[in-house]
Amino acid sequence: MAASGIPQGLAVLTGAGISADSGVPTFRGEHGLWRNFHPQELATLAAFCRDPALVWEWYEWRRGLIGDCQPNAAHRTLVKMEGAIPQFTLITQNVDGLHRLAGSQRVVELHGNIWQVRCMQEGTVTERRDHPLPEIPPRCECGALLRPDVVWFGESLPPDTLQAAFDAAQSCQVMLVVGTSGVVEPAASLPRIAKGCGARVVEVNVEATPISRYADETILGLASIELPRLWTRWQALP
Ligand code: BJW
Repeated sequence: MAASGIPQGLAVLTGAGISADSGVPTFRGEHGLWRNFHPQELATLAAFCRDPALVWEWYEWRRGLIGDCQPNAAHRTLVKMEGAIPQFTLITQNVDGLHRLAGSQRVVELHGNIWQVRCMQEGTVTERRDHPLPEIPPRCECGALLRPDVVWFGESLPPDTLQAAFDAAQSCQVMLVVGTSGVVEPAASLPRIAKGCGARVVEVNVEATPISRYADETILGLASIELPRLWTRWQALP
């Protein structure tokens, strides 16, 4: 499919790179979180069960960082796209909540949200924006431990959320992939699924990724610069 103007059906997959220009650390790479912290020690249920206070301290540190961050021009461009494109789905792997803060209405949060907690006993999910939390690890009114409502390695993604993402990937005309290393499944498969269903795949990233091998277009650069540019280009084309 040749490059053309505003697509009528757009699915967007975002990763940590879109929030990097807001000051939120990415996971991988030179300055990524996993350079200093080990996923198996912090982002698994086993790690949480072993030492909930340690895991919560890491999340509290991140909540503090993220709480000071604001959406950037890339988040805001996606709000404009949502307002202009009839079939638009924003799928994010990010837990930072910056898409909603920017004004995006329909956001499929594949890996949960760092501002929500889940009771380990009852499974109830509640919003907790207070920082710092009064007790570490925090507890539910029922007395059970609360955990961050995020998806750790080895855990299944919420089925409805995953289905919404697959549906969007299978039905979109264009899939725009922004700021993800494309190594964490099942999110990493979404652009390939879209491509297999005939969609054009456009990637924005500061470096090439495994997705670049089959993307129709890879735009190398900062998301906060390149996404507004791409939107201007799409608007100018017939
Ligand atoms: C910029 C930029 C700028 C920087 N502008 N760009 C199939 C094969 C092999 C393994 C598996 C498989 N299926 C499942 C697995 C296991 C596992 C997995 O994928 N492992 C691989 C890593 C090997 N997946 C799971 O366990 C998932 N569960 C699952 O599938 O359940 C069923 C099952 C289980 C087990 C076996 C089989 C099936 C769950 C995955 C949960 C991921 N959770 C985390 C933590 C969330 C909570 C938290 O935040 O603490 O999610 S891990 C972390 O990685 C986080 C992210 O959402 C995710 C993706 O990272 P992302 O967003 O791509 O960030 P980075 O840092 O990797 O990349 C940033 C990118 O931005 C880079 O490319 C930069 O270049 C770029 N960039 N600045 C533009 N300014």
